[in-house]
Amino acid sequence: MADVRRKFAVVAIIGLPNVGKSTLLNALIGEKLAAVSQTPQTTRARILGVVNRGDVQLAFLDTPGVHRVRHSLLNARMMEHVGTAIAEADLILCVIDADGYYGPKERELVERLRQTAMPVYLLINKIDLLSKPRLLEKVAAYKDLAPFREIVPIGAKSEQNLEPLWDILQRDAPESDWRYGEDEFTDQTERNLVAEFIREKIFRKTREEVPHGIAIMISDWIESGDDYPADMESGGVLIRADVLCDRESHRKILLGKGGEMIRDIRQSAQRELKKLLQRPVRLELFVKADEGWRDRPEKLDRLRL
Ligand SMILES: Nc1nc2c(ncn2[C@@H]2O[C@H](COP(=O)(O)OP(=O)(O)OP(=O)(O)O)[C@@H](O)[C@H]2O)c(=O)[nH]1
Ligand SMILES: [Mg+2]
Repeated sequence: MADVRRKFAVVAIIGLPNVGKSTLLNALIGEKLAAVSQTPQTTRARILGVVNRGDVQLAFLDTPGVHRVRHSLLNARMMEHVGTAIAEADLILCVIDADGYYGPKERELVERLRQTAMPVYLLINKIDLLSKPRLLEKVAAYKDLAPFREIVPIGAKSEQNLEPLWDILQRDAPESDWRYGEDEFTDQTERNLVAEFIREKIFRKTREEVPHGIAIMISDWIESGDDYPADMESGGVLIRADVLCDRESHRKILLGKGGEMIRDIRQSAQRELKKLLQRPVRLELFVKADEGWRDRPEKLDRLRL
């Protein structure tokens, strides 16, 4: 029999690129699930993170930053992920950058969210970048702009003021059965996370057009057998991944002088993967130029984009 006192909500995290949506997801989940970088359009798909708090289960959806689709089929697919998340949501968190201003893009997004009939909460993120008086001014100004259900200033990076947000979400989640099992916390596979973390390292170390043309394909995942490296302790994993990039010139940038850049990327990714998988990891990366992959549907399907 359904336990009516239980509550469940799909909570979509929506916003323009780079406002801190993925940082917020990671902070709410208490684990690193989503890649975070200073480069806009880091997130490319929808990432689920589930949290149970008392009788309430919240299924957060991190989404790609909303932008106009001009570039590629990849961009179009990214915006489809935003659309599905909004359509599925019971509650919508609209994240903005405290240090930014309320321009036409923000206005357009807020208008779109208001048409959903679901409650929209405005989260003013990165409060650490603003003085208290300026922040209060901002909150007051946003109150007049649109009828948000609540306005909550937060600092996702240093986990500031998340308790009031939890209280609001627990209060407003509809009474319903839980959708996920007690210890189900994401839809990301281990391989998916590995690919995302490698991509994150590249996003953090490259600039301009290069990161946007990167994709990671895991080609080998070897835990035992003849192909397992003889010089590696047992219980580990050898991971081989292709780093796709959009141009031959990007490939050269990624390799760097004497292979310095890719070595650096490999080392920092390998360090993080050891923490993620909690066992020895050897990572091998192969940089390959594959011009126009972002416009090929079958490639995007294989990358689960
Ligand atoms: N100062 C400050 N920086 C933050 C805060 N939250 C996130 N950031 C930084 O903002 C940048 C973007 O963070 P992300 O979480 O990747 O932003 P996003 O909204 O997911 O970006 P896209 O996936 O590209 O749409 C990173 O450099 C974060 O470290 C915060 O509370 N304060
Ligand atoms: Mg993101």
